[in-house]
Parts: sequence; structure tokens; C-alpha cells
Amino acid sequence: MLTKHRALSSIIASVLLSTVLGCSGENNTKEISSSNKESSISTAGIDAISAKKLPNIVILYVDDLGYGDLGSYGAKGVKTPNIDALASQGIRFTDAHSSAATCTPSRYSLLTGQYAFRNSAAILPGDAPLIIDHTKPTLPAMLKKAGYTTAVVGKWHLGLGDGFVDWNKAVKPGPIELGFDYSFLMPATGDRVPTVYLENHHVVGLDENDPITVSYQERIGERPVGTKSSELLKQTADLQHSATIVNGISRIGWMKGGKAAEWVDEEFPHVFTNKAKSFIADNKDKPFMLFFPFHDIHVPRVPNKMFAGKSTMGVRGDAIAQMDWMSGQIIDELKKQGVYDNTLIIFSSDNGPVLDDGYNDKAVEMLGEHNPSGDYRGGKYSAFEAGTRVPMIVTYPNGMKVKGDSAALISHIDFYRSLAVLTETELADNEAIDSENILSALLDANTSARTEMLEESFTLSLRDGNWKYIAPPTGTTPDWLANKDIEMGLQAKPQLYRLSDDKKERINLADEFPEKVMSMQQRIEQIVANN
Ligand code: NG6
Ligand code: CA
Repeated sequence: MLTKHRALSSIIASVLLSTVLGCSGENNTKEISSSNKESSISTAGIDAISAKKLPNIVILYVDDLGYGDLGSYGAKGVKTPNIDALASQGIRFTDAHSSAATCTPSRYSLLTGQYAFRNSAAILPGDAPLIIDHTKPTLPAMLKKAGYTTAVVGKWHLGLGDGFVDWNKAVKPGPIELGFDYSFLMPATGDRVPTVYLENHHVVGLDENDPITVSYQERIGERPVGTKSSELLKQTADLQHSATIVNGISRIGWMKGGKAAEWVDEEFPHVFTNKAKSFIADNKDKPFMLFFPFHDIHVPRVPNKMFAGKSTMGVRGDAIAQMDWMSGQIIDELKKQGVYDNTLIIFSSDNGPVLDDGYNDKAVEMLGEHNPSGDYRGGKYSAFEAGTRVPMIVTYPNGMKVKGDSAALISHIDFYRSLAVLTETELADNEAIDSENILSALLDANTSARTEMLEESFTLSLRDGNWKYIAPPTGTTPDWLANKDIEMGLQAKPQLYRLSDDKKERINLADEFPEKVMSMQQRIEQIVANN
């Protein structure tokens, strides 16, 4: 089924969602009356109590995993048996895209169903305020309304607080105010201070006699910094990543205090996985939604020694093996708790791959034959396909109609509306305005999805079937990306590619098809104007 593009014209005003946010997560017997029903109950005579329950929803969201980084997508330097097994039990998508080519915009769109440019969402520093308006609809609040208990465990990077965060007090608004019942976070990224965990509103393990202060302007406190104490480092780094050193890794930004609360990077796989497993075990008897954004395989790549040498690619490959193990642990817990068959798992990545992202971790030198972008051009930050075209696997034993490979064109921005349809939740007119219902394609490998799709990077690109148009950028790129314009797909002239015979986006057809260029540029302008 091809869903219709929503009429977007009259949507501007905001609608308070306080009623949604106030809803309890108790309704765990809601039945699904959609076409999935035929696979729901096998035994006749069972009454409504055992009628098919809402499926649990688990979103495994890897950071910076490229199209070619999994065994099931052609990886050469690392094995990913747990994810590959998942792929063999569901649908492996070949044209699925993160909403943007960087993390913050991508996650913003996933959780709001709106393009990040509508909110100027860009990569955030670790002390940025929450960029999602908690008075407006969000994916977790929508699912909470549908009867779900919701959690986020992992990397956040969407800002916290409303301007100035005091890490020694309740840190809010944040995920709880957005509709998550439980949160256990890395507040920003692994390469940004503060290097502490945040559980619900509070820093974990904080000693009140050693308060935390964070600065992105100037050095504070006594901790050594990468620019001066390189002998303390496990990996040296570029200037940007050479501020406060914690656990032998220099980070972006400075942090004072909070010594007892510091994380140890090598412990991430156990810490985050255990929190996810506990949430699953605690909620196995009611519908739950777990959003699990990994730190891996983002920099700094400091995998646990369990994974040392598991790949032929050094720490970047070992971090992929670690991510695969963590995924396996979570999948096993779903099985152990008897809820795997009734769980919709979406596995994907927030943007394309990057090798050198600031640390000297030998990702480039040890790459070998492995191609992180698969057959596509570009990677993280890039307007070319590999900026957003990422691995995506969906399983749902109770509801899956046709397994196998799917070439459906899908954006992660579509999860919001599709999950609303799955859970029979009505959306308000101004809710998830850029999100399309592609639920049928998530459950049936033979069903198509979008015909057109916007890709966000440092410019906007549009897919129209196999046509790909990259608009000349109108803004500026960060200094650290200077001189990389061609590599990032950013050019002053329009670019038009025909992916069916040029998947690597090498032959710019813009001069040959000026009308196509004009119509696709106009379509981008319409989308931006919300028409
Ligand atoms: C950039 C960082 C990069 C990474 C990225 C965010 C520099 C030079 N580069 O600013 O290392 O942290 O932000 O990555 O500072 S993302 O996947 O979270 O978008
Ligand atoms: Ca990312």
C-alpha cells in the first residue's frame, strides 16, 4: 500500500499535549483490529483476555553505522552474527534512510515526525538545552497514550534543560517530559562532556561534595587536557577533541568536579545493555517501547576488551562486534521473557559511516577491503546517498507478513505515523506532519513505500524514485568540514543523479535535464513551506 502524502497546508499552530503526557500506561489489553489479526490467535475459544496484545516496540538505533558495516550488508572486516540472524528472521531493507546525515537532526525527526530544518536542529554541544518542545507531540508521548510504558536507554544528544543546566540538581526538561517513563542516558555523545550517566533527572553516583560544572567556552577545573597531557591519552585527537581528559580520552568541552560519577567507556556495553534488559524484564507483562540508541560505533571507539581483535579493522570494527553482541543480549532477553514473537524490532543507524571523526584510532589505516558505505557514495555529514542510506532490519514474528529483502524507499521520520497506525492511535492535525504511514512496508517485504523522500545534510536533497537531486547549499558548513565540500556532496551548482544506472552519484545530469532540476527544486521549496 502506498500511503498518501498528508495535506500539510494549514498546520502551524501548536497543540498542547498535556492530556497525552498525563495518560497512564495501563491499557495493555488493547486489541489490534487491523489486517494483522489473522496471525494473532491460533486457538479458538480463547476470550478477550488472551487476545493479541499490542506488540512491544524496540528501536535499536546504532550511531554512525554505515550501509556496508554488517555481515548481512556485505561487511568484510567484521562479523555480526546476531544482527544477521535478526535479518534472516525479518525484512532487510536496501533503501531505508535516516532522516538526516548527522545525529541530532536525525533523532529529532525520529522522535517528532518533523524535519529538523523546521527547528534548525543541528549537532549540539553537551550543555545545549532540550531542542524538542515538550509541550508538543512526540513519539514516546503518542505511544504512552496508546498504552505503552516507554524508555530510552543510551545516547541522547538532543539537549537537556531549558537554557542553563545545573547537573547537580534535577536536570529537566528532558526525555521524561517528552513522554519517556524511564531514561538512562549518555547526555550528549561519548566525545562530549559531561562524561556521566543521567538516570531520569539525576546524574548517577554524584558526590554532592564534588559538584559538576561544564563549560564549552573555557577550561575549568583541574582535570588535565589533551592539548597539554597527551601522555595520559589512549588515543590522541584533533584540537576540537582535546579538552578535558576522562578515562584516558580527551573530549570536546571542559568539565570540573563529578569525579565519582565519571563513566568508564569500556563499561558501556554492560551498563547500557543491563539497563535495557532490566526494563524488558520489568515490563514484560504490558506493552513497552524501548528506544535504545547505542553509543557505538561513534568516536571515541573504546570497546571492552572482550571485543579486542574481534575484527580485522581495529577499534572501529571491534566496536561493531560489541554493538552486535549488545543487540544479541537484548534480543535474547526478549526471548527469555517470552515476548520476542510479539515484539516489533527496528534495527537501524542514525546516519552514515565515518572513519576519522577526530581521534587517531586507526580506523582509516586498518580498513582493508571493508567498505563502510557499501556501494554508495559519501558517508556521515554527506548529501550523497551513504549519508542517510543505512542498514535497516525489521522483525515482528506475530505480525510480519512477508520476510526477505525490501527495496521500499523509507525514511525513519515515517516511524512515528506508522507506529500510530500499528497501535491505532489517532494523531492531531499538527502532529508528525512530515511522517508518512509506511506500516505495510515494515511488515511485508513486497510492499513499496514512499515515492519521494527528503534527505537532510548541510543542504537538502530529494529522491524522486531513482532520481536524486542535491540542492546547492544555502547555509554554511562548520569550519572543521571546510575544504571537504565535494566529498560531502556540497556544490554551488545543482546536482542531479539517476541512481538506477549511477548509484555512486558520479554523473551529474543537471545540465541535461534542466526541467527535472527545476521541478525537484520547486518540490523541495514546497516541502519546506509545508505545502
Ligand atoms: C562533530 C564532531 C564529531 C562528532 C559529531 C557529532 C568535531 C571536529 N567533530 O562536531 O567528532 O562528535 O560532531 O556526531 O568536533 S553525531 O553522530 O552525534 O552527529
Ligand atoms: Ca551519529
